[in-house]
Amino acid sequence: MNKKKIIFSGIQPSGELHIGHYIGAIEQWIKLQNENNCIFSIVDYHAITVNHDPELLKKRSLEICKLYIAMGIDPEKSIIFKQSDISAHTELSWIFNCKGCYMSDLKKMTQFKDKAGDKQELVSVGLFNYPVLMAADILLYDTDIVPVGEDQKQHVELTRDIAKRFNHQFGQTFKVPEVMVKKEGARVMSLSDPYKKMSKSEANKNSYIALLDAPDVARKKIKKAVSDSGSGIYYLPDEKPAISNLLSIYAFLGNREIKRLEKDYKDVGYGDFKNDLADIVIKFLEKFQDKYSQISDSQAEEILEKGKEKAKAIAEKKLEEVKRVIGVK
Ligand code: ATP
Ligand code: LTN
Repeated sequence: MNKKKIIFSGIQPSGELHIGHYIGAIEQWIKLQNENNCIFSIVDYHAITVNHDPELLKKRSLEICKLYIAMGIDPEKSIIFKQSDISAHTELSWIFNCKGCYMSDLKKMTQFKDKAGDKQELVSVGLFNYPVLMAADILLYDTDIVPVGEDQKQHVELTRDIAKRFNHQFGQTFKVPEVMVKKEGARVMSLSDPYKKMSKSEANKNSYIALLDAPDVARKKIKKAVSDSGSGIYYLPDEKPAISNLLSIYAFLGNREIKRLEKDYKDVGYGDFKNDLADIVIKFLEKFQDKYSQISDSQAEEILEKGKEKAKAIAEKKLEEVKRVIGVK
């Protein structure tokens, strides 16, 4: 009999969740929870590595919890919790800052380089060592698999290195997790710039379709999405990055083969194609928005409270073990 695997993943409450989060991450979480022990976190301490509004952070953490549930994460099957509720995460992160991770590792992280840009000396230290906290999140739970979008692969690889180095120095303590990145949909691109990842931190809201966008808003955003020069609806990511991205979204949310879509839209203009895509996207959004509106804040708070108790028991046990092996206990 196959032993159940431990799955861990998280999303930071730093903006509105969008279809990229569903396609790249949440869709696989929903599938995984039936056969495995899943833990899904709302990683609010990661969200304070950049400027943030305290009221909004609180509101977004609850919003994400409600979205997880509305989209199909079942709190009876999976643990849903808020990272800041369990101090073992920040404690273990400090230990990894000292044992297992080097400055040279963090300097290589492409997300840091992208986010800091030419202001590397001025951003918070937290933004720099953010992957160390992520490693603590994952390793506290003896995680087997980390399902994430493509952009997070490098962070999970660093997590593996940290686990191996720590085990080498102090004896077998951490399981070395595997990353799980989808073959298709692991990197949904921005609607306003198909060379950039669709991102919730992007100021231009037309660049993404939020999971809570009203139907008319979603339709307008799709209409405004940049197209490629020339005509023709083909999947050619290098030559036609914008249309290829829209085709991928269509195929994924509409459950259609890209090849089939290319045939169906052979003699169709961009305008009509976008209209049909909007229908598909709206149908997808409506499926869970209704459920979302029926979940109250207090229900979400209760779920997070229960999740906290379950996750805390696991995390604290692991932290105790780590404290013993490094000699502080
Ligand atoms: P940012 O606000 O900088 O865009 P983010 O959205 O990438 O941050 P998270 O919110 O923590 O960061 O991402 C949660 C999960 O969603 C991660 O697994 C990430 O890889 C995935 N994800 C985010 N954006 C996309 C995207 N455009 N395509 C596919 N997966 C994505
Ligand atoms: N850094 C991740 C969010 C994150 C995460 C995690 C993902 C924090 N801790 C642990 C998987 C496992 C991001 O998507 N920006």
